[in-house]
Amino acid sequence: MTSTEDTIAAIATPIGQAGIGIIRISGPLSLEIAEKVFKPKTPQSLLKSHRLTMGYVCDPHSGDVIDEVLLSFMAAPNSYTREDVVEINSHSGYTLLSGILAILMDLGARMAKPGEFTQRAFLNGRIDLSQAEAVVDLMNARSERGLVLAAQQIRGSIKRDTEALRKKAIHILANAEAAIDFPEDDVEHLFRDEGAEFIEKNLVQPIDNLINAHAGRIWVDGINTVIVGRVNSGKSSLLNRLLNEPKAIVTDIPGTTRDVIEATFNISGIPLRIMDTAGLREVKNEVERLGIHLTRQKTAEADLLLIIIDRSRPLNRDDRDILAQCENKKALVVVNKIDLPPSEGYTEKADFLNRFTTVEISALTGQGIDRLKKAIHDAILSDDVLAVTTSHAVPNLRHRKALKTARKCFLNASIKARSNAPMEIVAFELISGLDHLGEVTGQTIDDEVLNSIFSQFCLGK
Ligand SMILES: Nc1nc2c(ncn2[C@@H]2O[C@H](COP(=O)(O)OP(=O)(O)OP(=O)(O)O)[C@@H](O)[C@H]2O)c(=O)[nH]1
Ligand SMILES: [Mg+2]
Repeated sequence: MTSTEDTIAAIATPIGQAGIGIIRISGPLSLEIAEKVFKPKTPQSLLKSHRLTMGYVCDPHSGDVIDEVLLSFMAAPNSYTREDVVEINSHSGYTLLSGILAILMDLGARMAKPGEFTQRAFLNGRIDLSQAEAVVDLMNARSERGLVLAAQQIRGSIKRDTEALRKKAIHILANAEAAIDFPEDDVEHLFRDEGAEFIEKNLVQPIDNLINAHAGRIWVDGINTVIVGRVNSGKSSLLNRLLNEPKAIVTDIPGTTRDVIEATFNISGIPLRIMDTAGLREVKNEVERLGIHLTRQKTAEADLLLIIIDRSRPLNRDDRDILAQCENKKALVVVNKIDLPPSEGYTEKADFLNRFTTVEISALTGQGIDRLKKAIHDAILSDDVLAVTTSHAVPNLRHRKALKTARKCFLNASIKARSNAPMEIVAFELISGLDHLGEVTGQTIDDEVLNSIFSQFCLGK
């Protein structure tokens, strides 16, 4: 785990030309370093906490002015990290910003790692882990609703729900332990049924609700939508048509697309991450084989599949293989090239029409595209997603995993309580459940997991 004894610094704004650039410093030396590089415009103005001061960044050795800046000092604990924080708003430009950063390093700061400022906010107890993760969600949110959910999580939506569950679990654990400590009283007898009922009603069920609310993550992460189909069926043409721009190469040569081409767009505010893939067929060519391998991988991970069938050609084995692979997945069949006459006997052979929701389009002319968008919209919102989108706390994958394990422990505890198993076992299950709840907020978590979470952040955050 990172030590918070030292002082860290980083450029907090994206590198490149911009109006301003911000350098952030956090740690015990922040103020001392700031005073060495910064000369206020009015000499009598001391650096006051939570005030902006105008002045100059100067080379501490030569005294040369490097830039005119605004500097803010936020004294601990009322800062992002709960440490002394200084932010220098300078003009932007990589050479200028890295020059100032180099001086800060000379004066005793060290380069911050990605996410280290937020990691300190977590380690110093200002935010829990779910709030720290929401910072990344806020930056990456793919829809307005995703932004709202991330903002709620930063304000503690997941934290509050998890804390409430922990309190209930601690309460029931105390009862179980009383039953262990005072076997002569009737505590144990009482606990068996009442305790089990309490666990089911106050722990297992609310955790179930929380796990189901995970579906609302589509607003933050976007729907993983993968276009699959045999070669030349019009996958790339469809991607381009949906995006209204020529993103993928389209040719009449089978096997044109080899890599996965990804883009993001919205259908009525629902964010879709859409991927065009290599057409599936038997191949000997190594590059195409790798492309097809990637397609299968993406198909397995997809939230929604768009299976393209070229109606102008007879169905072949590749089409049937793809349809079979998608049988138990959320998928729409997109019948393409309806501007051309259908292949002979197409309708009789198209038995998939009964098994999948089907939309007819022409990626070439644009016919049917609006119907397809409507069908995608309905497919996404057909299940529980709509029901849970009113939920405030929307767990991410990591939270869901921890919640599922916690649920299992609590369910075991209630089963064991009812089945007259020793109370020690009941208590053990409750303690394990509590530990897993603690993973959500970061109270009980490996350093390795922590580091991997914070490494997803950008520098300066
Ligand atoms: N007439 C007609 N031609 C189409 C339509 N959609 C695609 N095509 C043509 O079909 C050929 C293949 O289109 P692509 O979009 O490259 O097909 P693909 O599925 O991406 O092909 P691969 O990447 O090789 O697997 C091109 O010549 C397109 O112009 C359509 O709706 N109607
Ligand atoms: Mg293609």
